[in-house]
Amino acid sequence: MATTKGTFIAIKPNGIQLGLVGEIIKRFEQKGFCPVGIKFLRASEEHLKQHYVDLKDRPFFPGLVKYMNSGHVVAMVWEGFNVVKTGRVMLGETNPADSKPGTIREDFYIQVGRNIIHGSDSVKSAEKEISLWFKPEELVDYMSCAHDWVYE
Ligand code: D4T
Repeated sequence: MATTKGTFIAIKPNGIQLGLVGEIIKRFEQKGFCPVGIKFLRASEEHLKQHYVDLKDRPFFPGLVKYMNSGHVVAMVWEGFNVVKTGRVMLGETNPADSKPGTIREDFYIQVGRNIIHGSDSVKSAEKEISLWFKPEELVDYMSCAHDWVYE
């Protein structure tokens, strides 16, 4: 099957409050990616500190953890060909002001500290993030019936 491993995508608390869950899932589905895990949860501060451990010395770290812990998130794993890289392109740049039209961050928000969605930035971080957010039994293994219409 012409796929790479999955990517971890999280809709942040303000993405949920702004009613963007359906729109974001729709974009990944329409691109041809498959959801293999989706859950709705409020992540603890400890969990978020682990997720963002590489940023722990940055001045915005405490505010970032507080923002991510301010409400629920939709945690997802999506699979498909080049899903990590393409997922990042679909999200847009870290700073929405630098994002291209048509990307999620450009279309729906304007400030870096409220950028509505997270996506793994490499295959290595995707593996790390998926195992931090999901137990193996929470992920399904299936092939979409549209597979042959998406892949050559
Ligand atoms: P995430 O991890 O949320 O997908 O964002 P990115 O991968 O695009 O960017 P990042 O890890 O560098 O930043 C993580 C998170 O921190 C917020 N942030 C970032 C912030 O509040 N102020 C800043 O100056 C930067 C650089 C936004 C995303």
